[in-house]
Amino acid sequence: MQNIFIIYTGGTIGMVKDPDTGTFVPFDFELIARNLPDLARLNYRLTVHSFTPIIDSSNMKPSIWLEMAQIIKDNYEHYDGFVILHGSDTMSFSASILSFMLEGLQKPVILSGSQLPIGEIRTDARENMMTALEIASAKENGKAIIQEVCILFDNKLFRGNRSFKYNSAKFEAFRSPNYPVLAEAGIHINYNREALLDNTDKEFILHTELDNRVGVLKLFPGISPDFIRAILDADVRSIVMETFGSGNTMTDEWFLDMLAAAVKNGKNILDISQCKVGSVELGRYETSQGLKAIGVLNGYDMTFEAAVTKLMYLQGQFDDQESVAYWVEKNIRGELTVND
Ligand code: ASN
Repeated sequence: MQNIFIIYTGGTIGMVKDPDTGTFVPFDFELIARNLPDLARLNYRLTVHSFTPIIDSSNMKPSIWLEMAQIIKDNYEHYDGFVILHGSDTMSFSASILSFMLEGLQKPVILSGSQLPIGEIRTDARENMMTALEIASAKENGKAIIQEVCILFDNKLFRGNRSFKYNSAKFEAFRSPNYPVLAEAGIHINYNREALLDNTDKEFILHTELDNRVGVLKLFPGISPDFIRAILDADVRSIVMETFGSGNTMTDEWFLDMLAAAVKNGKNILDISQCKVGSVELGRYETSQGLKAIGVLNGYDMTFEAAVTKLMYLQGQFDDQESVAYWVEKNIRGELTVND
């Protein structure tokens, strides 16, 4: 019999409508268990840890990530897999940071939730949760098939740090256009073996140091120098710069000078694209050529969620600018594809 650990953090899956205000509010795990009598029929031993309070995932924060990661570490030896029930709004951030915190993971950590609460007739919660449990328990030759942090939603399994929430209205809430889907659930669950991480020979290590001094600069035509300066002067160690197309920016001297000064003053600037598909290619156009020369870092095809959380993780690991700069451009948990 498989032992599966369920961590319930909240999200729409377990929400009910407040009769006074008509808004959705998180409710306890009992609601899920009551609406899912099939849980008792499963051939797994389930252990449930419910967070207090349970939250809408828009209230997610690093202290809760630490708690989740610690629970996984504390129960790692005794369970075959972990399912984290989580709101979809920030699920990709949590999946990304957990992928960095849980190095050398050899067991599945599957985040899932739903777009409609479990008590609604047309809910997607039942299927999502049942499929997440099945994937969390799937083994072959005594080894877990999934050895990484994933998101299961609408019959698709995504690498967590490659995914993002792209639709707030459809059951198909997530996508990972820069990396293949890891598995698809139909009559059978078909795993995309070549796309999976194999951590069999690695050591499992929990990293608990996070430094959230990360900022974001999203470019747009007409952005004012004052605004850019305010961001670059903020008390952060790194800035994720969301650029155009394949990593392009304005070439105005004042702009490049500001970036160069920030890098010289100890800040890392990471170039990721506003496009959801494709990769940053510094030097492909004249409009990105100067960036490399002043020390702007290449974010390749990382999602925004992976970029922000990777920097928090790396800044927790290293006090110096150079080490963070070095590792952020490397593929450490399958989060980016280096194309040069
Ligand atoms: N607001 C909800 C949450 O992220 C959305 C959901 O779970 N579908 O907690």
